Amino acid sequence: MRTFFDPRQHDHAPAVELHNGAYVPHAEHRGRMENVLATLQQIEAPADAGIEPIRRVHGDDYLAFLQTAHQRWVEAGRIGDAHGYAWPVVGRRPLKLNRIDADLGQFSFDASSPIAAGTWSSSYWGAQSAIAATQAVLDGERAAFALCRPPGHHCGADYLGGYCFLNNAAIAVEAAIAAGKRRVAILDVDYHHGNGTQDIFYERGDVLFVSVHADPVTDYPFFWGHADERGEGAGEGATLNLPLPRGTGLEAYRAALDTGLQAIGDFGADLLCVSFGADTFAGDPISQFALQTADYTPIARSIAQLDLPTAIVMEGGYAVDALGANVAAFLAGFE
Ligand code: SP5
Ligand code: ZN
Repeated sequence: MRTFFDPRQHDHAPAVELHNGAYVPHAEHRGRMENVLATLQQIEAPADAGIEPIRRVHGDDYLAFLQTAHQRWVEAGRIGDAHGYAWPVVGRRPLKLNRIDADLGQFSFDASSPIAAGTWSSSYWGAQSAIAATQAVLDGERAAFALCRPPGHHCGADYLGGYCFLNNAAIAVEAAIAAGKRRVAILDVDYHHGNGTQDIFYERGDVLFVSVHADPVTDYPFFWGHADERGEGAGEGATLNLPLPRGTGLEAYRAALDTGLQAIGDFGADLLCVSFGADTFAGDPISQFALQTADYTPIARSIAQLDLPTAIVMEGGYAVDALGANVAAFLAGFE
């Protein structure tokens, strides 16, 4: 399968993240990609499609913030990487605050997604990988893979979080729509609910968002991904959340997946974007499902049976030593 990755995606290198009250090594690190790159063959660098495809999803104020936040943090005399600590819970009035701490709160929803010197570069090139994989599919590939890092599905149009800064899946979907696709489905199979992707398309009837994930009653991101979130307005019924309990293994996973695949089939999509996280793996250090490496092939085969042109974007997966094998097992289901 054609696979896209740009070496500049390694630039993002926050040292630590806030976890359970202490700073611990940042789980979303470049070693993840190194393990995958060592397993896959024939990686292509993406073309540079520029900022316009990213602007179809993200606001200019947010993009300007992302590009300058770390520099502003340094100029404010801070040490370490930039993350927020105060948030406008009640509502986010469009205040133009010129203080880095306030802007970090304005444009994020958690404190565990630091912005480092290379964050913009990596996010930009990760998005370009997603665009390139989508273009490959639009050009006739049955499926293509974007090895996105950082991941994307937690960030919204104007906020970061969950290790995510640019929403690669949403950027891929909008690129497909700009190229003439009319109905696009997103299947999010990361362990965590893709709250940012859901938010971006929540009121859209032309984009179906289906997510199989750990029940947010017990797991991050807590506030989104509950089964009663079904979309609004023109998007009512075009969001389908299938939360599963901790400990879920292949059999129960596939039952939920089949429900999601049925919905995608009924929707009549002309392109599919898969947000693939390998943090559903039994050995994942921050997640609690029980899938084995070999399980990813039949899961992907079921998805492939939709027989839709499919752009796959990488999301999470933190069991680094097994990540390449898990990704390869998933991609094998499309061969
Ligand atoms: C894309 C994705 O999978 N994001 C997941 C974000 C989860 N963040 C909250 C969990 C924090 C766990 N921190 C563990 C650090 C271990 N070094
Ligand atoms: Zn995840």
